[in-house]
Amino acid sequence: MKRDYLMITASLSLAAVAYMFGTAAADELPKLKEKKNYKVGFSQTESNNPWRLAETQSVKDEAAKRGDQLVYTDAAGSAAKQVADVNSMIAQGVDVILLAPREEKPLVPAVMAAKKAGILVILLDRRVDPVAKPGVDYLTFIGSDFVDEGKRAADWLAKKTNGKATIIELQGTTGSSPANDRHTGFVEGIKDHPDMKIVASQTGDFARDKGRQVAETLLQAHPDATAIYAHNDEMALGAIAALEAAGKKPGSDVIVISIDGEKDGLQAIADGKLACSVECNPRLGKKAFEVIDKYAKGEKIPTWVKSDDRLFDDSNAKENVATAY
Ligand code: GZL
Repeated sequence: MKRDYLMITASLSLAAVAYMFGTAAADELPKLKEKKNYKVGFSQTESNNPWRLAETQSVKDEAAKRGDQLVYTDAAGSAAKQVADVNSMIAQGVDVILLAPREEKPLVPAVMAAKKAGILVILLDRRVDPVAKPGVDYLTFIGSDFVDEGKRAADWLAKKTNGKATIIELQGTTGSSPANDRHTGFVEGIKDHPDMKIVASQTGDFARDKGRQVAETLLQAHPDATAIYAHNDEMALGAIAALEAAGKKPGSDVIVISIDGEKDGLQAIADGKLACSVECNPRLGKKAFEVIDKYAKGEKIPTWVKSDDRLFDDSNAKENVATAY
């Protein structure tokens, strides 16, 4: 009897260890052997604006500087193609994948497939749905605090207008973490100002011309609008064109605020057409490769490598145009 009891206890504890080990293995990030050079995949979501181009250039420049092999793909704005792009990198046996996920949910399977294949993923610039965990399913997120960007934009507008604005919001790509979080942060920022109201909110897909078209439509529907909050400079510049086409003066009839801090955006601030732009630094390549090196050396990597972003307005935009992207 006693022997059987001991046998059962031993087998149960072995099962527990096996389960734990199995779970532990499922919860462990893929390892990355330290090498002189790596084969790095970079899955870019699209190349339709200066922000994207600057990000891609920073990754390509850093890979070239290190002599690393870069497998670069451009999903041309399609989440489905981006999943396929990541799967092709897995098939090519890259050492690590840098992923700028177009949207939060559709790219989760790609992250999980890479992990299952034992390939480390680092998220650049945008996040995926929190069902995938940093430090467990991918190594870390390198990028800005989009909620804070939205909040800072709201705070700036509240100060500028003494807490009184009828706002049209031009949202970024539907389902993307910057669009989700910049909306959340902005709503948070105006909640204590009862005279600041978002009267219309629609996606312009982070694109200048779509932003212009949407702004045109929403301005016709809301002629009382006194402010436009665009999730990026490209859409803000489109909105400025729409205002001018409607005979309105950006900066006095309607205040336009946005995010990114791209060159054309800073120039528009210097020209008095854009009021402010919260920086969202696209030059993430150097940080990405530093994280790869540190992880391969066994260093602990935080689950978020956060960018420090400035805010540009008429006090500092002009002096920063030359170095902007
Ligand atoms: C932010 C990035 C956003 C930029 C847009 O990290 O994902 O996408 O703000 C870009 O300009 O299209």
